[in-house]
Amino acid sequence: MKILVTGFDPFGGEAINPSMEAVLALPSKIGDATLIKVILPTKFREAGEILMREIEAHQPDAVVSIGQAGGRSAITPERVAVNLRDASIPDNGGVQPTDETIFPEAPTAYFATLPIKKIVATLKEAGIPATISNTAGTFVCNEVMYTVLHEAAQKRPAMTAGFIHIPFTEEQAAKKPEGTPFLTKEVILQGIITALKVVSMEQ
Ligand code: PCA
Repeated sequence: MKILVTGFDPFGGEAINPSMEAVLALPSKIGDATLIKVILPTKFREAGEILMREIEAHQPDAVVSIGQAGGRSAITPERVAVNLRDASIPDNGGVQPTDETIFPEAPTAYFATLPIKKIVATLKEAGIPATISNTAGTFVCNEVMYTVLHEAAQKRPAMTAGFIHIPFTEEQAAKKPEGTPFLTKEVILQGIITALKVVSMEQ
């Protein structure tokens, strides 16, 4: 089976994006799954368009997108994506939409089709902090999750998809006020590998 895994480039003044670092550090195979790795720009529209082209090119069985959620302290598979853009900062193209729908006439929301409960349980068993998140926000990560779930609902019923937010790394937290939550790069990488193993076994 094929899993398409995506990360994002740095945004919001950060020097790195832990999702990009982790995705690039992943092996090319996990269990029976071959990984296809793609780094998306943190830009409205373009990120989703690039991902749709990669899905068309590779025809993956599953799509797992990863993004940074600074301030969180655990690995958080997202339950839901909403049909909304509402940005509190500009994206990497300087675009900052307010109260816009992503696709007019499309459903208000989609639920992830990844086995999110199993991913959280398996991460916890492995000693990695994890919890389900009930909001992917209204920035570029939510848009990417919504776009892929919309594509799956419309055209690719066999393809499972979803999004996992990860915290800052130690390197990022070291530059922020004391108490800023983080997980180490190593734990984040192990967490993503563990999540992908679960996805590969569920297919
Ligand atoms: N996190 C942002 C976009 C890119 C990323 O890594 C978000 O949560 O929307």
